[in-house]
Amino acid sequence: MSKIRNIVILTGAGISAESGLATFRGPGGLWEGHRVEDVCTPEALAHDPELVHGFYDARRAALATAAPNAAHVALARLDAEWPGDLLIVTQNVDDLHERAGATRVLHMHGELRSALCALCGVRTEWSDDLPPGEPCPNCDAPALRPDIVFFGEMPYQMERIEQALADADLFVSIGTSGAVYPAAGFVQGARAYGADTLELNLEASAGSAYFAATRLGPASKLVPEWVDAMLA
Ligand code: BJW
Repeated sequence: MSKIRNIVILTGAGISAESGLATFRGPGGLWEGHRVEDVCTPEALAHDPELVHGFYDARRAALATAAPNAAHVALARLDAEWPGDLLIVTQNVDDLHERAGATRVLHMHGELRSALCALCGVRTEWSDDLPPGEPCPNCDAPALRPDIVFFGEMPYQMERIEQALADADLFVSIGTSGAVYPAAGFVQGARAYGADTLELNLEASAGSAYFAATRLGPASKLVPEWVDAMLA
């Protein structure tokens, strides 16, 4: 533990589950009511914008009533107190890490509270419903879409993530199923660069075998315990 200076933390939907936000896969998952190919591809956005925008409007509304849980709070404390490099790479599009106080956060799959102009590429903060055809405040084109990385699109800031993984002494994955790439491959990348690896998850994931250690349980318990140990 004392040799660890640089940490990369990957978070997934499981860290926000105890804040009342549904995960994607498994019982009660978001995609039980919506097939992924209906809502989460550029093709779906082009063919049925009402469905796709409506899906993200509902998620944005759910986020308004959610609050950070003990796991987000613990990571924010680690972010504030850890003297070395630290990067929270989240696949989540909620803002619960930031609302807990974390600052070193990168949203690789986009953000619910952001709208992206498909024409000029400018982002606009967005907290209400986003109907299809909404004009972009920057270029006025009726081309605003949810600022979300769909299947087949390149996740954001991959170069920065790759660099952080290369520099990491420790890679920790929290509450993600390991079903979606490239995030699912980060553990192997971090290992190849020489980092220690730890998984914190409710149950074993598709990637568990790649981690040096896995702890199973709810994030609201495991994450504060792990942070306490790191800062002791
Ligand atoms: C708890 C808990 C508690 C519960 N405490 N834990 C074939 C092979 C390999 C790759 C591909 C392939 N075919 C296509 C690909 C690539 C594709 C991909 O990975 N597909 C897979 C389906 C195989 N990936 C992409 O297309 C990505 N882009 C890309 O690869 O670009 C490169 C490229 C692009 C173009 C050309 C060439 C190259 C983009 C992926 C975009 C993902 N987008 C989504 C939706 C957007 C955001 C949103 O709507 O919120 O991101 S999909 C969805 O899955 C979302 C999530 O961020 C992501 C991961 O899900 P997550 O977070 O792991 O959630 P769950 O529900 O799966 O798991 C929850 C976990 O929590 C579970 O493990 C529980 O146990 C746990 N848990 N409660 C602790 N209380």
